[in-house]
Amino acid sequence: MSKNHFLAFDLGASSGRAILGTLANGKLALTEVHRFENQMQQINGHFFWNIFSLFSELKTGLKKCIQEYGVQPDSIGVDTWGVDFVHLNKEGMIISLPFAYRDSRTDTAMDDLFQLIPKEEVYRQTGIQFMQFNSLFQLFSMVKDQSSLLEITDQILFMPDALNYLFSGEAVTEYSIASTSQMLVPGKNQWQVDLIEKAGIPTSILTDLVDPGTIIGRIKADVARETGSAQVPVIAVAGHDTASAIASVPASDKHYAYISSGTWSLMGIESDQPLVSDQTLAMNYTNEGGVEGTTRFLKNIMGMWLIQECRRAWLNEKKYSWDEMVALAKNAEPFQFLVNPDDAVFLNPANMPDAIAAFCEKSGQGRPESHAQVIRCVYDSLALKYRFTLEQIRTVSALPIEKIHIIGGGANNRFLNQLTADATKLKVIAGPTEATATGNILVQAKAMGALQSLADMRDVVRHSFDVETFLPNPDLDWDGAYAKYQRLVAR
Ligand code: LRH
Repeated sequence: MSKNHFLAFDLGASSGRAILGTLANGKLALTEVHRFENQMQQINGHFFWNIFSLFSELKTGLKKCIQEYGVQPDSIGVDTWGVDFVHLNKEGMIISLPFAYRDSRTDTAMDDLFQLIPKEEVYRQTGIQFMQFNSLFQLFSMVKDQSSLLEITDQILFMPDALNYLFSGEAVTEYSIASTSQMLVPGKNQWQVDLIEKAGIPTSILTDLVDPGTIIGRIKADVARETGSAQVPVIAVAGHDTASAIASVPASDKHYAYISSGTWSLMGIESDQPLVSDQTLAMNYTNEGGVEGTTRFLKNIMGMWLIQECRRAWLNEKKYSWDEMVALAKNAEPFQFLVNPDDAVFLNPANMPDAIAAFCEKSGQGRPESHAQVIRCVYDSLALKYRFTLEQIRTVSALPIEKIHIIGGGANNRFLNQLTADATKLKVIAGPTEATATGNILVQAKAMGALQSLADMRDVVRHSFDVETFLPNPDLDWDGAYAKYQRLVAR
């Protein structure tokens, strides 16, 4: 029996993991070999990622895979969150810690850029949801501030590309992660040079683009020595975590929407071509690049971030488990308080529960006082936002949407899965929870010749992981709650 081993490094905004995937007879088994915390670092009033300690954790993951699990992987691959990037100088050294996307330096960057290039034109040329932290705006803010860091930058590399570079010495840019930058032609693995030049961003700092699944090099000799690893291939997987996750939706037809649920909730459909129109601009939807030329037409929704940040804010009072938070919400009155989870006030508030309470108060709902009320408010609001998003997608796509696949760590939240089914009146299929690492591993498997296509990859997912189905149970007045939600977001 032939067995293949692939090591996925999956970095999220709050934790990172090294996950070993063993593929045998069309079935994939996962083993978590290393897990570590990740957190933005606040330094001199700005937020950064510690790329050096992240790389060190990845090397620990590789070392553990070999020493503790006795497995030399056939290849490795890295995926991370979108948009952030490192700067290399002309000697190829990483200079400065990369800024984290929640940093406030881009607070006015969108409006500033639109004075130079109309918003409609930026959207037509990129098809990407406007978010102030997109790499385009991060870079433009540096141009505008005449950043000395930008002056000495020879190349930029997005986070997964930067980690691939540290492993292999090869500096390339992978399509799916580059598509989050808002600097590519919609649906194409091609820099939108005209736009980038107009924004005053030097195109010389951009590296060559490669497709997901490209073997970009091998683990360098010094890293191999340090970790005990062989000099195995380093694969540019779908470096954007969402792209990796969506590659492992266990669907056999196309009649579904997905929610990739983690710090963010990414809700949308897979499309053969980008959907870029006045309407998708007005709704502010994104068209990110995926595996095998697919497009992820979706909405970035501020998902579990609100819950994670409430938990963090309450740490001094009580260290809640996720299950305890769900239990509190279950016993709270539904729909009493609602928020628009995507309101800018929730991007990086000093205190999330206060920000939620202030939103409720300002919108005439009174103030949630108990933790239970705050948590219930977030879950109800997310479920209603999913319904809102579903209805928007249906206005621009003829694709019949008959079910919702929820994948990623958030799919463990059975309460929210049920609320989602109830609010949308659709069947919800939850799992796999390790969707991102799975997609990362399966793209490696394809690159190494063990699988042939995206359809093959999804077959493996279906044969390897259990899913749970939630049917709509419209006991509560979801239509009434939805009407209240619509009034809130129309404000
Ligand atoms: C989710 C994600 C998402 C966003 C954000 C910055 O982890 O990749 O797609 O773009 O991070």
